[in-house]
Amino acid sequence: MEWIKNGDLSYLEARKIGVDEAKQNTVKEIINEVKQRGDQALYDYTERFDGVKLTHLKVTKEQINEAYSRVSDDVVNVIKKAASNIRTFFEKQKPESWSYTNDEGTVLGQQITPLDAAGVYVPGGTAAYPSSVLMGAIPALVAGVKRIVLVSPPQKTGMVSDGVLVAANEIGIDEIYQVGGAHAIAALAYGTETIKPVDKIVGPGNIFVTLAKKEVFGDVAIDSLAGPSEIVILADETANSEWIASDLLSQAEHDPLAMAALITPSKEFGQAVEEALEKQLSDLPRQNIARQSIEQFGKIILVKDNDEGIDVINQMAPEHLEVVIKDAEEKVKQIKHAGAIFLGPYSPVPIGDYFAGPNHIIPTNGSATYSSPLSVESFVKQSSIIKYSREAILNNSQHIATFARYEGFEGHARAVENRLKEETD
Ligand code: HSO
Ligand code: ZN
Repeated sequence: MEWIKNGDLSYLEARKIGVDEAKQNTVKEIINEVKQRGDQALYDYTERFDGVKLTHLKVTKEQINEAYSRVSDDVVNVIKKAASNIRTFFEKQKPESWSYTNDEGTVLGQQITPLDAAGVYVPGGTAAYPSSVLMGAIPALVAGVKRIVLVSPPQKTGMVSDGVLVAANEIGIDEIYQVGGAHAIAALAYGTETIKPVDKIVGPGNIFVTLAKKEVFGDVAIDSLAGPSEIVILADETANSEWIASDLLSQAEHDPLAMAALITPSKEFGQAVEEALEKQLSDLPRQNIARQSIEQFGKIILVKDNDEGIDVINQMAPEHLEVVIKDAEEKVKQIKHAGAIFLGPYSPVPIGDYFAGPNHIIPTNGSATYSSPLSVESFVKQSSIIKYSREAILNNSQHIATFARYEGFEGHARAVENRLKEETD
């Protein structure tokens, strides 16, 4: 791991999506093909990119049963338990409609309506993510979204990952299409013969998926442009170096572009973590990926004290943050920018990845400075409600007309004043 002593965080720039015209053009072409050729484009791209010749797009009941036959009861049970924890957490987030009436009898309020249809992208690739099915879809279910569509690429076996199908089935989602990549995003955005379009597309994916989401944004809503996982840990000498090392590796093993950083005021502690991490890496099954991540973006940032550490955190705005220092709960109030904050020695990030309840779809690449984890709010809209009483319009029409005329909108002013005429005629 590289040591940083001067607080220089410029290395993070290299992780951003950036502009890659070749990839962008590929994605544009794929989207156009799907717009023009619909289902047939999906079949063709699936053969080309996933090496699978599909006979149908929608996952059948038989395929789901087949998936169950290959997934152990233990895994089904943990999916059920995780789903229940996640649902409990999101139930707390549910926004309610509200209104108030003032002295003039004016009613003002906010009516909450779920989206009609949401699409959840679940990545395939080097790992299968049934946990992302739960994280993407449960907040939508809690929000009351009627149609939730899942898309995920078929694996080499020719089928969507068993765990993904089981997780979807456990939470009652049965509209699943075995397509992934930029073409799946295009299908969700614009529709094909088989796949009806949705209003919002959520969930992480590879660079082509992310660029496709960026491309279709505006025609359809998206959650965010997710980048590879990030973990930043603020830990001092009170923490266990072995545990901290394994927590760093837990996210480094996701992707060669994942980012793992330790911020510490203690040089000795940093050295202990560095040593432990080297040892643990040597027998990690995904060490090839984790090593690339650690070599590029694994850093130990030495700070004067924990307060300076928090300043660095606020500059980084990490996706996941662990705070393993003496007064973790007190200090957390100073943290402004972090997607998910894990406190104390017994809260490694994987509990949040799988089980605790809060979402693991969290802003990356510094976007925690202005955005939040995927939530129930991500799947609802607010409509404002405005009802003026007779008294209210009588009392306020002159103010409104004055404002309208100042902006040069005589028609606006008259619309208000006409109400007065009726009253006085
Ligand atoms: N750490 C990932 C989520 C995940 N981990 C899914 C394992 N499975 C989000 O950054
Ligand atoms: Zn993870």
